Amino acid sequence: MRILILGGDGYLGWPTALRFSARGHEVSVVDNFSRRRWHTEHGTASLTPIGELDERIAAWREVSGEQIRSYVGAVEDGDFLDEVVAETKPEVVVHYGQQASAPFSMLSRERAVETQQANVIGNLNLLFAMRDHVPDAHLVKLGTMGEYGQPDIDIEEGYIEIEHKGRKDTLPYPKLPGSLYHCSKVHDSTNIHFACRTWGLRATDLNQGVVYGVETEETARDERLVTRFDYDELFGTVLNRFCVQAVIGHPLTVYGAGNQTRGFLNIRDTLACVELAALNPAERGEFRVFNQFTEQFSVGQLAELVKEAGEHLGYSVEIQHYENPRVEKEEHYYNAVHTKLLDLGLEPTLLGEELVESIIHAIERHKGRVIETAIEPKTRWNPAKSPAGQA
Ligand code: USQ
Repeated sequence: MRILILGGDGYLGWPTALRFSARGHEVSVVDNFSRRRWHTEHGTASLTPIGELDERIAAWREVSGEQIRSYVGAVEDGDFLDEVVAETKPEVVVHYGQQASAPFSMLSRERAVETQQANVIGNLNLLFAMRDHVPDAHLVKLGTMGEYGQPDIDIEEGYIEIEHKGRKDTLPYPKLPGSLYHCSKVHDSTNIHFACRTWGLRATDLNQGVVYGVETEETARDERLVTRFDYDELFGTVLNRFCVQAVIGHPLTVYGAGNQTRGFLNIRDTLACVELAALNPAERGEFRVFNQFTEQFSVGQLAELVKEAGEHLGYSVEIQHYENPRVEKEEHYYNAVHTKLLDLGLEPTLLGEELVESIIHAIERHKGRVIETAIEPKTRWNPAKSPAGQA
């Protein structure tokens, strides 16, 4: 298949490009290196030393004999994206090309606007480009479990059957996003659903949980193929952060009580899910939603797991509860359905001590690159509240 990957220089985009290329698909990637730029602006960087995109592509050609085409530009630039779609004529578009950090979107008005501009406008540009050049192509869009928030009922996969005043309908599941980043993904889902209903596009929204892990089958083939790994307070996700903290002797930064529960998955499973979605396309006019995670954990459970694994490897690991910089529920019901990807054949990689130890070992190799000042949480959801959470 001809596959276009937006955000092909990122944590998930790069390994996804390698996966499809390794399987013999014709892969093109788009990126404007915004993640690299945001890190430079904040004095942070990937733990893993990643080469420039063209160097990584050259390394992949050397290792695999396969060619990946690259286009440098922003998805917010509608003319640029239109030309890329017209030229590459993809059968599948995998859209990761977004600002993916909740804290980044809460930093300031400028960062919130930048997030929603990149995400909502970029996605809208893509929908028009697909309508005009490849109306039969399948959009595989990275959404987020955070679109649903933490309602006090079970979370369904995208839609819920509602009975209201004696009548019934199946409607999009209600959304309660927890940051302006998560809001942008809700807006995207609404726009994609509209495009499917109105123009007959086909799309799968992958409502993904929190990803962890360093390595995939393809990135492990050569050290020049490594993907980025963030651990800073803006771009690092919680389990990856805890593993880095354990290695450098920083207390594990549990926000608040630590009973916040989320869905999690290994980076290898992200690739498996995206591949399953691509190989089993939605119908024309269908807006399909998959909840993409494999297990649920509370933040406190993850901290305990990292402490155990770290201590097994000889580290002394302390768990520290920080005043929660976010506005989020710390005690809540959480039960999210996630059967559609399993029905398509997903075989989950389950989290356990051994897996955490393997992540810790991968981190140890680059321990000297950790920027310690990037770890402490600084970004508050509501700066009007004192750090102690008092109004
Ligand atoms: N947390 C801590 N300590 C930390 C970092 C985070 O206790 O040092 C807590 C947060 O308060 C939150 C939970 O861990 O309750 C998850 O935070 P996170 O930063 O790992 O993940 P989140 O902000 O939810 O965003 C990440 C990705 C985002 C994706 C989302 C999936 O950055 O792109 O959409 O996970 S989900 O969480 O299901 O919405």
